Amino acid sequence: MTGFGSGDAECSRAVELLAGCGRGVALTGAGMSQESGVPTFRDALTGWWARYDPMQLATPEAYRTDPARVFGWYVYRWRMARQVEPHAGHLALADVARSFDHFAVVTQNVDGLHRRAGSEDIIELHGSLEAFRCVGGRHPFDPERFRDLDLPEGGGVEPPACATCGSPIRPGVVWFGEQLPSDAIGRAHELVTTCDALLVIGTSSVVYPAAGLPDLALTAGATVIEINPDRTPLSPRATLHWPATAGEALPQLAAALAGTA
Ligand code: BV8
Repeated sequence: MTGFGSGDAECSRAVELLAGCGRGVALTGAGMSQESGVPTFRDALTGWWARYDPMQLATPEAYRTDPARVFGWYVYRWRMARQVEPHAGHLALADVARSFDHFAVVTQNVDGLHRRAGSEDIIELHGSLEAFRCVGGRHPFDPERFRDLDLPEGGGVEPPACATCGSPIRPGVVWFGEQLPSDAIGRAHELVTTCDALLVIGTSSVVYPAAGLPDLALTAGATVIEINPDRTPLSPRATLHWPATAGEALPQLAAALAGTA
């Protein structure tokens, strides 16, 4: 263990709370990817939305109004996600999972970093930057042609036409005002209402229906441990709030659970 104030007390408490827990779930948000260099949404100055109004970019209306600007933002983010690496926190979460009989990652993130870090059972509530598709028939589109495009942040890219049906291509993410995939939110509900412990990592807990999942877990009697350097609307209700980043807390937790701390 390292010096006082480095989360030792929270880590010990988390290990106590997780003792005997067989079914675990992690609910992750943009803060989980922050230490990989992916901007979060709300962090002032660095968050995406400090520079853009989310309602100008992450909605069907925005795509209808200015398809090139919206499509360009997602191509930019797709490229960024490919250029960054999972950090120690992503890798440690895959290790934490091995301390449970069953463990699933329910993520709001669209960057694919959990899968690249070795997590196996992953539910992408809000889709994926890899899953471009057409508007008309949801025919898949491979964005590879954009890999080397010189694209400044905020640069516009006209959405191509689907090779199958001719309708415009859009990102395969869930925008505000769009329903989440029913299988994803249905499985997330099932997981959080039957788990023994839910780790809520790197989310501001303000976007629904994802933000409602921890309360479902609490109502069902699960232990809820929130890992976030800041407090959120969930913090007062969480069993434990661990004020640390994902890259600080998760390696510490993984080592403690493996008995190697
Ligand atoms: C729905 C994919 C039914 C796209 C995203 C009015 C009209 C329409 C809808 C609504 C409305 N009013 C309310 C709603 C519902 C709306 C909603 O919740 N709005 C909020 C703003 C109030 N939800 C929806 O629209 C959802 N659909 O409800 O359908 C419906 C249909 C029509 C009408 C009504 C209802 C769809 C929501 C999904 C939207 N898509 N992403 C894309 O990525 O571009 S949301 C996107 O924002 C993320 O996926 C994520 O979910 C959210 C951002 O939240 P976080 O991930 O938590 O990130 P954030 O930056 O906020 O926080 C980071 C946290 O990490 C912070 O706490 C920070 O302290 C911490 N942190 C920072 N660094 C670290 C760290 N933690 C750990 N380690 C670190 N290093």
